Amino acid sequence: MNAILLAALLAAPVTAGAPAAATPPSAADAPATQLARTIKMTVTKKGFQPASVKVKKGQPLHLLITRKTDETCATEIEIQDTKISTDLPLNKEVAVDYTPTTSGEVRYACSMGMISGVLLVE
Ligand SMILES: [Cu+2]
Repeated sequence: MNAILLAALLAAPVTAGAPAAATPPSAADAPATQLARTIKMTVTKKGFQPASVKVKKGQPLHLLITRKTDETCATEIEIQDTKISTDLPLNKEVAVDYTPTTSGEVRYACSMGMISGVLLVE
């Protein structure tokens, strides 16, 4: 099958300016089934760490968040403009999956919005 296709391509007249048939698809042409990017986060006395993360629009994020202090009110994480609101039990890693769909800043915070961080979506 592939050999026949290749033979057909080799036999075809070369069109000026056309890219070689074997050119692999660029990243922009890749299907939307991208692998999720895992980002480890913690909640410490300083708040969410890291407090800002650069991410790419459309790339699924797999956030692994561990709350390591009982001295702040950040016992859950909410992501702005989403319905994501997840409890963060002490010293237990919690997974939150989220795919940013628009570029700009997306804040994540405790339920009162006092302790927060930001995803910089590009
Ligand atoms: Cu709070």
